[in-house]
Amino acid sequence: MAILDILEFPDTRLRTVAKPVDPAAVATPAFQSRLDDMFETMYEAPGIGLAASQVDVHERFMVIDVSDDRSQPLVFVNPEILEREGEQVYQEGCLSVPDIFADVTRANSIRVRAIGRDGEAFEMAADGLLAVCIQHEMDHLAGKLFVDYLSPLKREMVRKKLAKRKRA
Ligand code: GNR
Ligand code: NI
Repeated sequence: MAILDILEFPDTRLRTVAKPVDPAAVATPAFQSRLDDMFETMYEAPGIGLAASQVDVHERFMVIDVSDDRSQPLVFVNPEILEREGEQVYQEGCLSVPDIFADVTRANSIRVRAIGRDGEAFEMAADGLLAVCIQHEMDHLAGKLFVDYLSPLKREMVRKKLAKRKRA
């Protein structure tokens, strides 16, 4: 297993649109070990989700665990949102935008289809934090970050704050 480096805003590699994963590749040892590395990196950070884009792998998959005791690992390969309903506002953070938090409005409940760790397709309903996290991770796969929902002025403030912190 390995802890992977997480790209940070405004790194332009975070803007890459991820390509679909070949479903037949999911069961391979190489892909499974990549999932292990993603979980290890996410738990160590610590975070509740990690998209492949954040570790400079531009393929459509992500790992999530929103449970308090870190006991419910979820894998989403080639995720698709089938239905979205309602709205919720959640104060989001991102491992690629460290120590910045801002309110983002997203769908309150969603229905998702994806391929799981076993290579089999599944569907699930999600609401609350899990729904937020799935939408946040899917944004990463599309090259999008939560700071994109902020005004240009606020996003510029975030960029300056991170640049200043890097210099310090
Ligand atoms: O760890 C994370 N916490 C979080 C909190 C609110 C909304 C979204 C997230 S996802 C984030 C990990 C991360 O950056 N995933 O891409
Ligand atoms: Ni993120």
